[in-house]
Amino acid sequence: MATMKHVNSDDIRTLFSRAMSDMYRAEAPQYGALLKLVGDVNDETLRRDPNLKASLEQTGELGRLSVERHGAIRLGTAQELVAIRGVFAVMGMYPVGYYDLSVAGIPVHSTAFRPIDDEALRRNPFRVFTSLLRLQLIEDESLRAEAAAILAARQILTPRAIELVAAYERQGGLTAEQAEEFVQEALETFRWHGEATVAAETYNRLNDAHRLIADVVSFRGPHINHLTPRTLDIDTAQAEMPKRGITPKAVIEGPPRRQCAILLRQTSFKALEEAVVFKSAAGGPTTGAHTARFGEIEQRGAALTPKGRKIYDDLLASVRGEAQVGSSGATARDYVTELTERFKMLPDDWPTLRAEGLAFFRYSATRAGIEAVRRDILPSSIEALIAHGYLRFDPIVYEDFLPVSAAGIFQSNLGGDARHSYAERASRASFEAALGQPVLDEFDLYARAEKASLEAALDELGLGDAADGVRGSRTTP
Ligand code: OOG
Ligand code: NI
Repeated sequence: MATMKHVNSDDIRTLFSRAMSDMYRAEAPQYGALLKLVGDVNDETLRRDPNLKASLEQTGELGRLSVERHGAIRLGTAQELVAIRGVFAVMGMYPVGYYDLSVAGIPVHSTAFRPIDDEALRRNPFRVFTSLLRLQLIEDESLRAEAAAILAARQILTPRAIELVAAYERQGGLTAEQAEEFVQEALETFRWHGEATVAAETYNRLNDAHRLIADVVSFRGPHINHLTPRTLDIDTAQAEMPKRGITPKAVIEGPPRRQCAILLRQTSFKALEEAVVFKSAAGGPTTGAHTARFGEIEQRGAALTPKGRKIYDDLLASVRGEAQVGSSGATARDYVTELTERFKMLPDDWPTLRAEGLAFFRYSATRAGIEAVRRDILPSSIEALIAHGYLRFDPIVYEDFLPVSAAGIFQSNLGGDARHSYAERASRASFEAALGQPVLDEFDLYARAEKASLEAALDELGLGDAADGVRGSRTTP
């Protein structure tokens, strides 16, 4: 057999994310308005803040900003999760992290499929938050069996997509022609279908059990429910939304606004009502409406170490315990004030965040450092290199999600303040069993990226052996 030239997975991912964006823009016109808003705010932010621009340039994030998106889907069965895993692998996207949403009364657990190595992330960090329905949380046994039977009868990939995933696995890649076909076929899985696969009466019963169950079970496949661009200033974007006819949720999820952006801040606007044609019952097809798809924007900041993350989780929990914000947003202002106040506990300058081992950084040799090598005046400790400006560090951007935020986004878009409570907790082990492989550990990926950057920087300065020094210096005494 002649050797075939394979397309890089990063290129397939870029083709796919572009096609998805075009499809979603046509399906949900408000998404186009959101892209325009985010583009405007980003341009203005970069113009006002040359330091931010320089830092984004340094870490290679400026180039990816305009293509950066995440989407979300909700799947019904383990078979579907395995099938989608195969689709994402073709695009160089792997499951990272485990998110338990049952704690927030949402009957799913999730992972995020995303690229994992630095180069792939720099090219296009497209991610898909992927949830798996936990049918066992439906109390009514006959309804549960009915939902399971409906799901068992559907196939979320097209026959050709299945063939192309198999071809990828067999060949170790796809040819240009196959890649293009793959993108079109894979897109079908994420498309919105206005024709439900169930009758209105079934839909209503599923909906009564949980709105999310109706959303997963009643349609042909896992329609993409939002596609989120990345803004550099979410507060400005949030304030701008009403001026452009978009009503955002009451509060921004995640950490408060700070000098040093950390993790992830997100806001969304409510799902739109879409017309649905239900399967014909005796009297012929009936029409109705379904709300599933919404708009979201996000601002990304530094990835925190486990130590930093623990502080984040504890601070957030302490505020949420006291100031609950209903979807009406009545107490939104108190919540934001309280959040900002409590988060003063967490250092808000990069040198301290680094020195105390709270965030991950990417190291690089500076021009002055390379000059110092030539003049043979280089100190050998990491701290001295930094103090002299020979080694620089920039925060590593957080590429993942936050379970409490995700729950807030789910809740505000499901509508109403109805709270479900599930006694049974999700388990990572059962999710991984459904997925057929373990999910990758996000902290591990960040730690590796940090270490690799430091080693490369020290190599460039001819100090390869000093690489261990930084670890000691990053932990508090
Ligand atoms: C996913 C909600 C979570 C995020 O950005 O945290 C999410 C969903 O509604 O299916 O997308
Ligand atoms: Ni999202």
